[in-house]
Amino acid sequence: MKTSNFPKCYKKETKPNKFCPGCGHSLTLKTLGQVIDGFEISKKMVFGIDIGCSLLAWDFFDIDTVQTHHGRVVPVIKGIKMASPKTVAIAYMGDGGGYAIGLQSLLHSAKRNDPITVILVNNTLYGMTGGQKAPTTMKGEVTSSTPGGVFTDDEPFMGPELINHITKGKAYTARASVGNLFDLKRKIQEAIMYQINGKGFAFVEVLSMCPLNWKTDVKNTIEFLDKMEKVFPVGVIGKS
Ligand SMILES: Cc1ncc(C[n+]2csc(CCOP(=O)(O)OP(=O)(O)O)c2C)c(N)n1
Ligand code: SF4
Repeated sequence: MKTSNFPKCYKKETKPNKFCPGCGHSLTLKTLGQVIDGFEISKKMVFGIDIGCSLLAWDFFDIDTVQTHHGRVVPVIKGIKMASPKTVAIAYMGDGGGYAIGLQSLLHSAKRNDPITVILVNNTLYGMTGGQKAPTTMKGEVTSSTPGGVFTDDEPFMGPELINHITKGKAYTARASVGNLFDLKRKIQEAIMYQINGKGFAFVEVLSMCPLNWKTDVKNTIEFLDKMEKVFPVGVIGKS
């Protein structure tokens, strides 16, 4: 497939897009690719991808890429940064990877103020494995493992807010949405600049769509994303 209209850092020839139609990963990755082009860092960076649908990005970019066990992309990308401090090190993962199995790694990296950039895609469930409940699942939301909806006191996990709290505002923490790609681009730019300027840990949560597991058509997908934006406020939560 010819990719001439895509970011320059995309592979020139690639296999067909592996994401489901309407998936927010594609929009997030295209936006990230535009930022990488703008900063001209494709030859100076390493891209780390987790397990989950983020791994479908393994042959998107003409960039050195490493794929890790579920939830372990943050320590792997931190290790690469330690071994090669001039490398721009970017970790990309889902909310299940970051806020469930990999939470410990994520929080300790933030607490240490590791100079890496983490982009986490929040689609409120475990996409790749069939739409099970994740830490971000909203109250009342039906998932494949909560068919009656979540009606307990289990509040959806607020990742950037927690990271901002434990880093005492030192880290760059923000939430954006694929519903506003200009804003998403600006926040990814700021997060990567944080690393380039040696300021430390930077984290962007991206509110994203999973129509396959939400079982939504186009209209309902947009409505679901609107609802997410009410539960998870978009904005810069902390920076120094
Ligand atoms: C150690 C380990 N536990 C469980 C799994 C099974 N597994 C693969 S993908 C996945 C869920 C991914 O969900 P998320 O991280 O939210 O990413 P998404 O697919 O939604 O983008 C799970 C549980 C695994 N691969 N490795
Ligand atoms: S399962 Fe969901 S997150 Fe995974 S590619 Fe399909 S729409 Fe995207």
